[in-house]
Amino acid sequence: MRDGARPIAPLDLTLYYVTAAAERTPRGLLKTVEDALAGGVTLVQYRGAHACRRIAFDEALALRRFLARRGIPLLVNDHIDLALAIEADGAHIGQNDLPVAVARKLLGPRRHLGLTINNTAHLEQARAGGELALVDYLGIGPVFPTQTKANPAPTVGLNRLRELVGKSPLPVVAIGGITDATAASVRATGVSGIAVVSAISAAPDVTAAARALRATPPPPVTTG
Ligand code: TZP
Repeated sequence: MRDGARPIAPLDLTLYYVTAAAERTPRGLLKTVEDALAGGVTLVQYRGAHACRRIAFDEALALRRFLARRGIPLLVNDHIDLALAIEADGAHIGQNDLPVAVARKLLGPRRHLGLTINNTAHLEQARAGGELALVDYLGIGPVFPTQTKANPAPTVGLNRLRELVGKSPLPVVAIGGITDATAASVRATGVSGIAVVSAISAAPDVTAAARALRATPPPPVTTG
């Protein structure tokens, strides 16, 4: 554990809902999150980089209060200042964000920090640079093509995801194009959890969608 300090609350990566922009969340942010929790979402990330800073603050704070009452952790995407401003449980950063060591320094030892990697080179760089000791989990993706992220990295696919999970000393959450139809095959790679945006944000029945994503067990191993 970092510096002998205890994190705020442990993270359960099983079903990680990453919020979408308002125009991609037809039922509204809090209603969508409420329905998603009813379906078994275990962790939420506020991803509001599109919004003006004040809107992002107001939205994220409302979400923070809503989730705190329900005991569900909230992480903030990219923006460490926003994570600190709303007293979130932590942040999630990618390859183009602040360096991990800087993000960790700003966040302090107690808050959670997740890092997205897209390939083996990123994993080995993070290992060599001591960054893996500073983060709590790795996000890997996009596993499949996604419409949600502008200019996504090349897709990872299930085979490389399995390889990366095998090499990672940290829990892995997979993201990118995951639906209830593919969730079981993703979970079968050994990830600790799956993260989705549109499979929940755009679902006609958010609770049913979350329940289906949550329930997907790995497919049975067939022999002979
Ligand atoms: N990082 C990699 S893919 C992605 C992010 C934030 C977007 C995932 O969205 P969706 O709708 O679940 O494909």
